[in-house]
Amino acid sequence: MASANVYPPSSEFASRAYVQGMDEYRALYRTAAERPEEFWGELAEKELFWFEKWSHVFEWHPPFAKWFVGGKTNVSYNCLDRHLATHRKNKVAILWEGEPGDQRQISYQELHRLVCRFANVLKGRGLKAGDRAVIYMGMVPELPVALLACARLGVTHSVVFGGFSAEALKARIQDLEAQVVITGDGSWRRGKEVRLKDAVDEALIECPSVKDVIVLQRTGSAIAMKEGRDHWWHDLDQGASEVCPAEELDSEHPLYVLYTSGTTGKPKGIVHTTAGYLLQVTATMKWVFDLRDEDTYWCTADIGWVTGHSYIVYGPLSAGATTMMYEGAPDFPQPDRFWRLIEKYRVNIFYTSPTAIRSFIRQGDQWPNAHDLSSLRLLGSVGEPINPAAWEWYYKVIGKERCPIVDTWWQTETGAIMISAMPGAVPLKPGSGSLPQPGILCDVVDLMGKPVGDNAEGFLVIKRPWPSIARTLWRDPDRYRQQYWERIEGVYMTGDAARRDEDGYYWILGRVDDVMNVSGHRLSTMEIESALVRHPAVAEAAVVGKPHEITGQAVACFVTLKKGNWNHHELGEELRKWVAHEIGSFAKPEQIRFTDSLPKTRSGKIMRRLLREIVTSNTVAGDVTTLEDLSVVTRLSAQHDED
Ligand code: 7RM
Repeated sequence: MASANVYPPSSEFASRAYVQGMDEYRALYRTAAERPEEFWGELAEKELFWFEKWSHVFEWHPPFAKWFVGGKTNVSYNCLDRHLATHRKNKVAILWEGEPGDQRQISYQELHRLVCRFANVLKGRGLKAGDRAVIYMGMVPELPVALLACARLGVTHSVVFGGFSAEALKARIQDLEAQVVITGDGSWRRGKEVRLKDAVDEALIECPSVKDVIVLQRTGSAIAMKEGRDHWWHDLDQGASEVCPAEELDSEHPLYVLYTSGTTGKPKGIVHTTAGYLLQVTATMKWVFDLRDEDTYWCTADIGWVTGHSYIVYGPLSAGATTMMYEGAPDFPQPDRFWRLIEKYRVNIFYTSPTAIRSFIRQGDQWPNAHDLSSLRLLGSVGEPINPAAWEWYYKVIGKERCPIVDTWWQTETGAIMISAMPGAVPLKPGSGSLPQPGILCDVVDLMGKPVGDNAEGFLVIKRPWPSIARTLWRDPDRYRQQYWERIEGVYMTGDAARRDEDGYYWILGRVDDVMNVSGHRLSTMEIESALVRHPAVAEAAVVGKPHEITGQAVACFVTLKKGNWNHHELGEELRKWVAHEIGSFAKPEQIRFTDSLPKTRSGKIMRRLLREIVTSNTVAGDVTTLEDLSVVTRLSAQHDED
């Protein structure tokens, strides 16, 4: 794992950086650790606009944290209004390109106008602070407009990634009891239309809470519009007022709920609030991305995931950046679309995932080499561990050995980046996330919470709450406590294994729970297992992650069937499609293996470790096969795998 190469910041980069050199990094880190109230309090005054100042910086009733208690602010105001009195008024806020090649450049002033109008549209539907809106859209500028309009009113939003199926969408709308769904007719992906409105219609059959659906016209294809419930965005927007003052919201007002996979079949509704979240995403734009006013910044994530919330919308706009958005697939119409976009818009900061990087490696250097990438000055990686070989390729072929790479470790629950180099300060080691950000007190411990020491593997934990930490799980504070704070007494348990080396650098080794990471998307084994057993042919299912060259992991399923005469080949195909229908196409299993029995412990728990070994070492070959001998393996391993 450890790599021999270490890359210190160049003096050219360091001399213009926001944080210059290790001494500055250490001073920031030390102040935040030793005097957190002073550190975060000063930062909050400097970085955010407040309608009313807080009475104290934080309050912790373990495991529940509050930040900037008593303060009043508004995320939309911070992302828009406060820039209008500055040189940023006519600066491009959102630089957008659609997959077909259409383009839009929206200034801060124009974005403010769009957001105020749409906020008035939402008001017109009776929405107010505390209500919930589910947003199911493609990557078009109206998606951030919808987020910011909700934030302006205090309507708690929940974005559901456009790749999720109607079933998954339904479960989220029901859990939130959302009053409104904001969607589009469709979205472009690889030249095909993703039919969003069809999925909404299917989901809403069983969602009585939803009174209104607002539909953006994007693809212009034929869709059904239900009288009284469905409204075109452009109709409601007609004549909407451009005046909409931002609500003065409490620091702890819930900004959004984002569902993420946990270790059960039911996704967790991660709740993020207002002031602390915004402060930390704003600060990390500077510490980690070293953002300058003249930069064109591009994060390639989808806004349906936390990376898009924090580092396409809220962090960049609060920091006054030009944030770029691209609607479609990286390989459409050709594998050089990303490099074309970087060249065309002279992108300076580029943030993507290891899965994307590995697929670029496979397509060949001729694609990036055909483009002028000299505008780039900083590269970023997120979502999964980046293997040193992919890191070196990214560094050489994309960054031309000039651009530092920030490998950013964080989670939906953490809201903002927790571990990453500050690029003008910290020497880089390929494959390591390097050092924690200010205020983040990490450690690697055993199950008793005892530090394991340098270079030993253990559980990655964070010992003190930070401003952007998830406050709770939607309507399930007990699960929040159990999941994150009770497994190891008194600390936040990340669910990742890690190692810290003698220089204090963190090396993330992957999940220790039943969460898989496919293309940087979080999936739970239980979620897929529950989907499989809903199929009439399936008796039992066990799902594990199988190492995959490009996507990091792929979904492998072991299935036992109910009595019947099944054609394994056809049923395997059908079950793969079934999972895509139940969850979304990104969750589609690579393999379905049929077996007579699943290996279990004497207390009946599926031995996923054993199944992981089988799919990893490939002792059982073939994609669709019968594993009669699995029961033998079970008996052999049961002795030393009991719970
Ligand atoms: C931002 C995001 C979180 C999980 C996390 C890790 C893995 C994320 C890195 C990483 C190694 C990284 N949120 N992970 N970033 N592993 N190096 N730089 O991805 O909630 O969807 O996933 O992703 O396992 O626990 S997430």
